[in-house]
Amino acid sequence: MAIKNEYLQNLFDYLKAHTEPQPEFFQAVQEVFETLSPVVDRRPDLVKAGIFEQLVEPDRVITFRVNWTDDQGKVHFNRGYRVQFNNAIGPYKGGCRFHPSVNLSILKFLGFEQIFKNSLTGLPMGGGKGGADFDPRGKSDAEVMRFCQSFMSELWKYIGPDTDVPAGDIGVGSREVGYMFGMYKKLQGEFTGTITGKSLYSGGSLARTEATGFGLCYYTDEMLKANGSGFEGKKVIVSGSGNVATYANRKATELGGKVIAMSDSDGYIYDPNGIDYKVIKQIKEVERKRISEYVNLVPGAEYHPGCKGIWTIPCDIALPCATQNEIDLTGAQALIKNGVQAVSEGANMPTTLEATRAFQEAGVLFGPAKAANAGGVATSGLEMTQNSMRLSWSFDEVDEKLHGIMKNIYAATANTAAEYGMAGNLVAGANIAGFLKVAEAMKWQGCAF
Ligand code: NDP
Ligand code: 2IT
Repeated sequence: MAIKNEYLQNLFDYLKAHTEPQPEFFQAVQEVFETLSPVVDRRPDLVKAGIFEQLVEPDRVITFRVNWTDDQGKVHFNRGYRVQFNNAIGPYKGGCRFHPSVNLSILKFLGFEQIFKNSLTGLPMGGGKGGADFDPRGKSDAEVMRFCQSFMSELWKYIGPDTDVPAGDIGVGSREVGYMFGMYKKLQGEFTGTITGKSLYSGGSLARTEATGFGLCYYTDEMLKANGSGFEGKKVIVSGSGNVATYANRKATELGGKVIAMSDSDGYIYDPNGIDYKVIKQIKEVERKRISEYVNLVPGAEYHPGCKGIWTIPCDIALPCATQNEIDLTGAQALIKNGVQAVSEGANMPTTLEATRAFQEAGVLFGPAKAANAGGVATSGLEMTQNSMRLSWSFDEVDEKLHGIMKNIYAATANTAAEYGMAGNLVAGANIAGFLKVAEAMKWQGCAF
């Protein structure tokens, strides 16, 4: 697919010409623009109101220096960011990523996608994203704590329960959220639910830890069922071995699938007997070791260095849950050749534009990230609700609400795709359905000052 609409193509060209090179951000915008042509044709009022132009420019980008001291007393510096992209339907909402690869392009792509994803959840949340080029890997708990405190000593001025509500993402789990929340509370002098993914002892929600992976499988199950299939008896590959991957494994297994391969940034494991998520959780989350450890614990499993080879293993369902652009055209072609039936994105933008096209042309069911991984932020929204109401729902209550939200998102994406003449194209359905709600809000609020 290309950007078929002249107006959107011109806007995309202008954006690229007037922005320093930001390849991930441009990729995310291109994917959305490729699917919005029919909306432009039907809604000249949105063009007149300048909605598309406003949507690709963040409300503001905050960058700041983060200094911290290691255990030997040496001072280090990192760059911190918060991209507040759009708050038309609610406070800015989105995670923070700590990874050495973090830069403005990556955070703008993530913040941009978050606008549409949050809209799809049906909850009142705008889009934002933040993070730092800090690598928590190999750091002591005390070093991570000092980094998080320093990061928050700057960020706290810009966030709040009705302003901007950060959460976790790659490299930011319960430990980092805890340190950031503690510092925020100290500086603000208030106990509010300004960060989500909190511990259960500090206003966190049951099922938030599981939510992205569970939600991914709920969405994928809806997609499979609508096409006369399901997880039962299927071979599943889950890339990554962090928060999303671990609980995608658990739910895929509970729904009757067998997860035969998982990975980290060094390599992948293959276990024909099925990978127990508890072993992965122990290695990666509790011991903070490499996934290669798995073969020392489970007989009959194999470890292969390098992460891209995981897509050459024959499977029925592929759930990429590690990072952006982890399935390129070569990976997609290998999966298609081996008869993959469904690909559903747990990570954000894990599939390149060329690979996505290849899946769609081959008739592979394709669940786009903005819809398929929305369960995490949806449950963050439920955490915000519980914080505001000052009560806590049970695990089952939250899980049931999450399941309902994912079913609604599947229906919205499938129905919208059909309504706009692209039946089965859930990428288009997610982009259009997510866009329309935000665009209506922006138009209604008035945008020209
Ligand atoms: P974690 O930090 O818990 O886990 C990330 C996993 O991906 C690890 O296995 C990590 O390997 C691997 N990984 C990270 N970067 C790379 C890389 N450059 N190349 C190869 N592998 C890599 O993060 P999450 O599980 O939270 O996030 C995974 C994906 O899901 C991200 O795309 C995130 O944006 C997305 N997401 C997360 C949500 C959440 O609620 N947490 C919600 C929606 C989407 P290693 O251990 O070697 O670093
Ligand atoms: O990409 C995402 O949706 C997240 N990392 C979760 C964001 C959140 O606010 O829970």
